Amino acid sequence: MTDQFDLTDDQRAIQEMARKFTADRITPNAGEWDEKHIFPRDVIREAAELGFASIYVSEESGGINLGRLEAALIMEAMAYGCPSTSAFISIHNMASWMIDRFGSDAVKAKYLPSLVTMDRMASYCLTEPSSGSDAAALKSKAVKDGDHYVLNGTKQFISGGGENEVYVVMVRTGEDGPKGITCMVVEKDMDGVSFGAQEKKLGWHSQPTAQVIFEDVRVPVENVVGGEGEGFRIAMMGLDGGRLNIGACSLGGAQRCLDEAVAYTKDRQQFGRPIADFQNTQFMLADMATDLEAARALLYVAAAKVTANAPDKTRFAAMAKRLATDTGSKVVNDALQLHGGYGYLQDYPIERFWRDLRVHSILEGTNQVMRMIVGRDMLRQ
Ligand code: FAD
Ligand code: 2MC
Repeated sequence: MTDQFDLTDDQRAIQEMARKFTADRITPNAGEWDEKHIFPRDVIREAAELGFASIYVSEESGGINLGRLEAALIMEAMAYGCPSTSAFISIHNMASWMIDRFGSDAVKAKYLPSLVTMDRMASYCLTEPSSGSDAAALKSKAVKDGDHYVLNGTKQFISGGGENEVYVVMVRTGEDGPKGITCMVVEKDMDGVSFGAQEKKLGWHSQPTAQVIFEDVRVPVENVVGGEGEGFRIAMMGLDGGRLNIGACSLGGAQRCLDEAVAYTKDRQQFGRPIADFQNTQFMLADMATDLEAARALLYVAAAKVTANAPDKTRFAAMAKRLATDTGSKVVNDALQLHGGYGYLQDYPIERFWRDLRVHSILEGTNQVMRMIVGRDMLRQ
């Protein structure tokens, strides 16, 4: 009976591999990446050598073809060191999966060999300046001209913008609304592609964020992923997995801060004894651990549902993303409180996690949008 609620030996092995990579290559460097805004391309490429750039890309395309629970375990483990870097790798996985799952043989052959090794890195471009939550209102427009589309428009807040070589872009090729949207691959070096200035952010300092601007970009028709008009559905299916991973990044970051808080409260003395001796401290730690385990359990269930393509997978992914990201931020905030004034200083890692996790309640669909997805689905039945 308990087997059903536990990880398999293979899942534990992949989790262990990700934890070791994090301890060796991410955790010792993450503070400096944050402080100096360093984008750690080399370490990210090393993650690709372990298969972490193509976790749910098929083996035929060079991926490691694992499930969404395995992906969540990897993201959670890497976020224990750096949520921002882990989330960057998640977005690359989402974009690569969309190409593998829906692309033609030609588009797969053109991009996936370099994406699985991360010789090229991929961005996911849905948001625009005037359409965030209302993603289906996007305006970037591609008009067919012979064997090319001519693309014009601006994408906002693009993770990897300006640095990545490959952009998986949702654009309008037809009517207003979701059915007029098509997904296509655009390359950094195509004529007419340019980038806004790097955004100055509260967190996520180890990865770039910028506008991506298209001016009369000629995109070969073969770069379309899926059919014309299928882009919105493909984008949403990508996000079912992306949202799990963002939730997992919050779990990993929060677990790190909880572990730091346990160690700190045992060490820090006030009123002649360790602050861990106070019942308030113990109750706070107990609630943090309980809430985190509950959010983790839901996220793992949701991940299994996305792997199995269960009919309620989207609802579960939205519930899990909302709970894991809100819980993660609360746990980190409580860990900061338990560190007192020292938690507010960069001498300890807590404030970095506090800043990095804050955006997880906003991106890949705000937590209000997550509630909208769940509520609508409940009322449809
Ligand atoms: P809005 O949609 O304007 O929302 C503003 C507020 O209104 C929010 O609180 C929202 O919840 C609320 N709201 C809106 N509609 C409703 C409603 N119907 N009911 C209740 N409340 C509502 N996008 C990409 O495509 N690719 C990326 O790589 C990417 N990376 C990002 C990286 C960072 C650091 C950030 C900050 C954002 C990134 N985004 C990316 C964009 C992100 O997905 C959007 O910011 C997010 O979806 C919200 O859109 P918005 O910012 O336009 O907010
Ligand atoms: N899987 C498959 N199909 C889906 C789907 C899913 N998860 N979600 C929606 N669809 C289909 C849906 O079935 C419908 O098709 P049909 O008319 O054939 O039934 C179509 O798509 C349109 O769906 P809706 O009617 O639900 O569309 P609506 O416009 O009402 O809103 C909403 C959908 C609000 C859920 C969507 O716009 C949304 O998710 N908004 C948030 C945007 C977002 O998450 N942005 C993240 C950007 S990426 C990022 O932040 C990164 C850091 C990378």
